[in-house]
Amino acid sequence: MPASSAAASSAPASSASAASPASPQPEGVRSEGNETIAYRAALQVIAGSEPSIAQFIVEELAAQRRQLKLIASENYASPAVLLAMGNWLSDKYAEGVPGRRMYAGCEVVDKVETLAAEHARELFGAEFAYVQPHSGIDANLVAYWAILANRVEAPYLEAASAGHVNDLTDEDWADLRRKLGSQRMLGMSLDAGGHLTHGFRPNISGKMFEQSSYGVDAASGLLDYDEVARLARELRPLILVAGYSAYPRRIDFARMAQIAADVGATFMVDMAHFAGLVAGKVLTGDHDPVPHADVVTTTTHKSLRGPRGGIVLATAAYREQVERGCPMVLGGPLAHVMAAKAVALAEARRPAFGDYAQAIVDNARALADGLSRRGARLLTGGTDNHLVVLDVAASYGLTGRQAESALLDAGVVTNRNSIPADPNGAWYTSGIRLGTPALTTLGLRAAELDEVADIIDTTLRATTVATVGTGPSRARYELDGSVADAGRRRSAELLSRFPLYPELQL
Ligand code: DSN
Repeated sequence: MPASSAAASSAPASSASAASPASPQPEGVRSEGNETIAYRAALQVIAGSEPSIAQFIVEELAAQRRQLKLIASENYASPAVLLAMGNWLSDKYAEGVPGRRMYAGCEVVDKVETLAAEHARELFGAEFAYVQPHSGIDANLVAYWAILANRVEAPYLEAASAGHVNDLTDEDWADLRRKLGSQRMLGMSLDAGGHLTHGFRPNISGKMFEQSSYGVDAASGLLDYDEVARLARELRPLILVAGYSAYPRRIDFARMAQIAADVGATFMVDMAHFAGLVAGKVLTGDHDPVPHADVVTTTTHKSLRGPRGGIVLATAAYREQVERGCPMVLGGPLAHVMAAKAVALAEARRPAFGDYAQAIVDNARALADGLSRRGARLLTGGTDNHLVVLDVAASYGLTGRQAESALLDAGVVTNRNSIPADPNGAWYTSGIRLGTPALTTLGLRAAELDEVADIIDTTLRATTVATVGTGPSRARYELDGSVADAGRRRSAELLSRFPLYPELQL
């Protein structure tokens, strides 16, 4: 596991349930260097079939060890999580749910899925957890179709005295399909920090729903709940979606739930970005979506620090429809990834994960303060979650694309992001999104985040817009090589003090 983990917060190596103390490892099973032994052996086996892939795996570790990772949606999972994915659980088909599968021989997969779901339910205090989604998009699709099945299909079948869609006449089936395809959804707009899967045209959610968006207040950059309520009353959506991928503040989910209830909407929250803060009990009360929403979706690989994948949490009222996620919209569950989810969720149930989650937020605030003190403009003026959105157009006269590239030259990996009413559009953008889950896993704390703020600010101040033809480019930039070199040296110095997977010597 990452050094920090060992030092401060970290992801324990054992996968034992948090409900009971971790059982001691059998003699000789766990010793220093186990991770190195495991990966060296695995790489040799892989190289026996395709040496290039073994090489690429090693290269990726080296690349990740060279960069300060500030991508808000990424993290470093523990070796226990990663190793749980590399095995024969992958070979099993298990469509259906535990105890009710479409294939024989799923007894072990049933145990894996049941344990992962139990950890998820206990960790988040949810009535029901579905751990099969392969990604965040999949989790949201399962949620949308479960809500449509619950709110549109089930009443239709009941009115038609039909027990199953196959019992409907062709005419009624066509009518039901039209109804399923003409429902309204209200979610946060993409440029305000929402997500593509919350009803935007390039994503299937935008094609399924008649979608409308709420944004943020133009002056403060904050969610305007009165405006959300006004839009909900005007549009009367079937689903109100809350959640974000680039909004640096907490959401009052109690208030959003009331807005949904007032118009008869199902309240769905996509907590993919901040699930780790919910798990670590940093977001509680009105800021915890689980007690307030009908359906909550998440990914498992962001602040939650697990394998790539998704989860749907739901109230008992939606359980039956959520459980039909596979084969309704999902292919066969990835049993090896469900196993890794169980390991990560067990890690997240330990008290140390709460310290980690709090450190993520403290670090984001230190980063925001460091940037603000140096004169940068941040959306909403700061942060109270895990991310910061830096307006690089207002702060440095750059596009997000130029800033992202210049920072990479300095050893800092970020991603460009739209800001509300972005004059540079969604490709070039005017913002950079910075998140602290990964650096917090490495063990960096406030003093180091201030150093990171200085590397970012120094690099971007030295970056200028290149001219192409007669006008300014939105992609090309100029950055003196000595400034980039200095940034890379400073980034490397931090990474040498807080190395990624220090226990791995490949
Ligand atoms: N790609 C993720 C992010 O970066 O926020 C969301 O899907």
